[in-house]
Amino acid sequence: MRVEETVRERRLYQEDGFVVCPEPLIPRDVVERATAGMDAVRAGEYDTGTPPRPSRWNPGDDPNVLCKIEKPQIASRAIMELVSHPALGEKAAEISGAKAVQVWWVQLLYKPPSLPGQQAGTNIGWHQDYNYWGAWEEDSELFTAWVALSDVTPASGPMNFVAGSHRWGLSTESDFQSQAYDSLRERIRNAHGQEWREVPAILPPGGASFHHKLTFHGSGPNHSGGPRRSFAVHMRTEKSRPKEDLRQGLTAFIDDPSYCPVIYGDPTVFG
Ligand SMILES: O=C(O)CCC(=O)C(=O)O
Repeated sequence: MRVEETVRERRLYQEDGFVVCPEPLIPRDVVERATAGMDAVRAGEYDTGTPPRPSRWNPGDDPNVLCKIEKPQIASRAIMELVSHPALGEKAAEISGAKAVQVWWVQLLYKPPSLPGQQAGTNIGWHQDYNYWGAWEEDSELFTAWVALSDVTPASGPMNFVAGSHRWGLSTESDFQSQAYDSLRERIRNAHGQEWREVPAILPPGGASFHHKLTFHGSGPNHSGGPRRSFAVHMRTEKSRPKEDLRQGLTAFIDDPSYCPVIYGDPTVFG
């Protein structure tokens, strides 16, 4: 049964460019500690003594817009515990077929609730992640585990994936910051002229989805009444290389396991 499930998830990931795992992967106590860690980092409290990397949202900023904080795992022990949990590494390896998996970047994502009709500033515009990841060679095997800390329902502005879009090639139409959710969708749809099938990532706390670096995705407003909490855990396998083997920008910390833990397999494969 377990083997059949792995085969099914790997096939789904290959065919659709994403897979949503409906059962919690991360134990409840780890999720609870990371939730407290998220609140602490949002408040500017860092139990490691190290602040996160420079971010668009900083403590004290508007609590009603999308909060995105870069590399929160270096600021919070509980967040590091969650993003390096072995169950996440094992699932990532099962889905990708990787020998080894490293977490090379993490984004804390806190989408506050808003009222219907309100111009909330909490949308995440349709995009392909690789558009923002030019530090990596194009053929690098890179993907994202999106780990839910809260119950992600259709009302809470779940991430939506466009099935099969990882086969469309790299588009110039990505815009993470765009609040024009529907018109950007139309622009991308017209530019590619392919079937557009959206699938929401509905997840329990501790559940995760996995998506390919070229899969289009985005999310709308949160009308659930409570915050939508998650981490986007960006991963790579042994089949990845920084451009010109440089360590700068997004690849600056990949040789430091206290920033970028190897969560599955033999760390020496990353050189
Ligand atoms: O949280 C979302 O809705 C989108 C996050 C995202 O863009 C990602 O995980 O790559």
